[in-house]
Amino acid sequence: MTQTTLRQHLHASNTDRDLLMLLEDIATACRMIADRVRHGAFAGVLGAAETENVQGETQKELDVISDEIFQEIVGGNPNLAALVSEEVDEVNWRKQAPQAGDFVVYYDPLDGSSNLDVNLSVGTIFSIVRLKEAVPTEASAVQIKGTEQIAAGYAIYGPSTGLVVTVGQGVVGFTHHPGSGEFLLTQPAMSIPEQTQEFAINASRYDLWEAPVRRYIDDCLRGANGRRGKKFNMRWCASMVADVHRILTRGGVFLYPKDSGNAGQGGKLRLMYEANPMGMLVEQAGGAASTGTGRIMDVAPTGHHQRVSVILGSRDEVAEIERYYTE
Ligand code: P6P
Repeated sequence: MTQTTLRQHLHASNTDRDLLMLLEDIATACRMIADRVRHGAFAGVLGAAETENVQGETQKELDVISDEIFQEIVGGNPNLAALVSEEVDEVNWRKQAPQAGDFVVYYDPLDGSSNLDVNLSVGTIFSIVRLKEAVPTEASAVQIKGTEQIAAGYAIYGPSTGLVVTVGQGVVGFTHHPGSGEFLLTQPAMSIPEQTQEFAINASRYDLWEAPVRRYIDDCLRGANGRRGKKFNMRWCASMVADVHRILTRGGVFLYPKDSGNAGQGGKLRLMYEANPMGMLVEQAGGAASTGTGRIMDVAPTGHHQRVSVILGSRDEVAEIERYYTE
């Protein structure tokens, strides 16, 4: 059986050469992050870094290390105008005079890092846009809508290290092969079933949810005797990468809606480097990604760390949830 590497697949898909090189740099950074994550316990880096990120969250040592790796490896790409990191307040401009054709990469270097101490899956999420014109090195220049993404993906550091990517031609999954060090093609066409009986939500926030979300979950929990007429299962990994990977693999719906606990911030998850890339992946796999009242990728950014409600996954189930918002 022939094995296909990331480079061979992207080349066979006629991926733009500069984008192919950038995706290879991102894959290299993810392999290095995977290595640090897997050896974290022996390197004394599992504890907190005693620093806070721009979100006000205590950083894990590995959050900081992962961001540094990404900056060092991807930051060296010759066609990169800027890096926007969950861990860093300011935009990291790599060029003093960004030109049309240069890339901007938005990323969460280690998503779900609260799972590290308990050895559960974490990941790296990335989103890529290509500048259509020269821009000033000002933060407003990277407030680019999700519909402008040309590629998105994530690495998942679980029982195996996976890389899931879209360049706008569907969603493809690779698995890291320790012997060769390569990401080899293992899921050529990831597709989300239109219907599901499985939802993912942090149910401890029940009392904070808006009425449409509470009514939707109540109906799911009523099962076959309720309005939905079928039984639902629940999963919650506290790692968006893990929950989305499950949904891309077998279907489901993921909800992190704005609630009375996070309404002041606009929600919990970040638009530019969580919701938008996952939204592109889910749509490319036949699913839907909504704020509850509109398409995530249509949200016009007002800041590169802004937050947004996230409801994504099986297309028919997302549409059902949107109906709860309109009722
Ligand atoms: P909670 C991880 O911190 C994250 O950003 C996502 O990966 C995950 O889905 C969510 O937050 C978990 O949030 O409220 O369950 O801790």
